[in-house]
Amino acid sequence: MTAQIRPELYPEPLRELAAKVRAGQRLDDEDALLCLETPHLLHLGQLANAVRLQKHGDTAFYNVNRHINPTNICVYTYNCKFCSFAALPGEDHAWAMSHDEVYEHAATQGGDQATEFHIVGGLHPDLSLEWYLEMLRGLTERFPEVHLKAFTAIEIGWFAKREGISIEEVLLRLREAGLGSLPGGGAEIFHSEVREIICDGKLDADEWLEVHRIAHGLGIRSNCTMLYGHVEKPEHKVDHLLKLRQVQDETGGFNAFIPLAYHPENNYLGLTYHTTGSEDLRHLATSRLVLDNVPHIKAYWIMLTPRLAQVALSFGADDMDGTVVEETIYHMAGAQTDQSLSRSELERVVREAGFVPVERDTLYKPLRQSPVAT
Ligand code: V47
Repeated sequence: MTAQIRPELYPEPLRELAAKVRAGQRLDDEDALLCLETPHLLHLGQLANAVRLQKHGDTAFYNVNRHINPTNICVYTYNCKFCSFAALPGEDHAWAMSHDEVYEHAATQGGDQATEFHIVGGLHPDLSLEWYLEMLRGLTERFPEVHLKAFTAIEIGWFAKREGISIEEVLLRLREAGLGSLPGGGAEIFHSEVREIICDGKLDADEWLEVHRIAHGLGIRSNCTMLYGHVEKPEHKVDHLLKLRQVQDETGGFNAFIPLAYHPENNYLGLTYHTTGSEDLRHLATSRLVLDNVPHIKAYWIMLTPRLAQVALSFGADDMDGTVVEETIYHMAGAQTDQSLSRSELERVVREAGFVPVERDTLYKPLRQSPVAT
């Protein structure tokens, strides 16, 4: 029950939705479609904000993390037409780090203060699972306090295929080597009509969801994402959100949902369209309302800009992601944002938006509430 919502003050098409949100009732597919199509963005945002305030009050989370991308060489370079990060071996922009280079990246530019390394990469044809296990062991040895959030479901699926072992076996071995949780990438849009166009041949929806189900069953938590703003239709996104909600009902293992705006530069999809701020806010608000069982909605500032991420905190989001330090996936796709924000910059951004910045660890345990600015 979200008492401060007064349905009678909402424009007609949203009145019933407002009454449902007020009563704490679950939204259905038609409601989700309405969220994605209504012209009344501020009213939608107000509903999402009411839910966000009920769940998290005026707290806005962030973490001190560092992204590490050991390689961008990827066997799916031609399959994933939307991806600007991947490269084929020998291409000018291809890289593959050694273990020592990974450790150097981990240690530089504030990496020594990080509580999380967010590690993802391409599907390198020549790197064995053992190479990755060694990398995790090396990181754990050098940075025992840092949580390793590593490998999308796509990478997990690739390791299993390459080694001829089960997903469960891959996850168990990775955990033994230091894996803490899985990031949410690789979900894109689950519907096959879209997947066939943007990432044909990659793990399908059922396989992506199964990797996360298995991880959750082993007690490994994860995030989930949705890539919007390309060829998808609203119905595809409703299907995507409801599939995630279904898995979360079963397992409860998702920490956060991150709506990801497609960036069109330097890839094979052939689109030029950039999402607008209103679209980004709409997707954040819709996800807060539909994913009633996912605790956190992340406004990924790298993608949104810190300015829009501030607004997003009043449109359903309660988390800004982190300091990041070095970002390649979005910057190779044309992002103009900085690659890093310091802890104090993040705190200022949050505070100026009217929220209380709380540093968290990867699993959302609060670590430190920032002192009030003077
Ligand atoms: O899986 C790839 C997307 C994702 C493009 O779990 C693109 O905490 C836009 O998943 N335009 C990787 N998006 C990023 C990701 C993520 C980010 C922040 C936090 C977390 C988390 C996860 O980026 C990919 C894909 O969906 N992506 N190419 C592009 N051109």
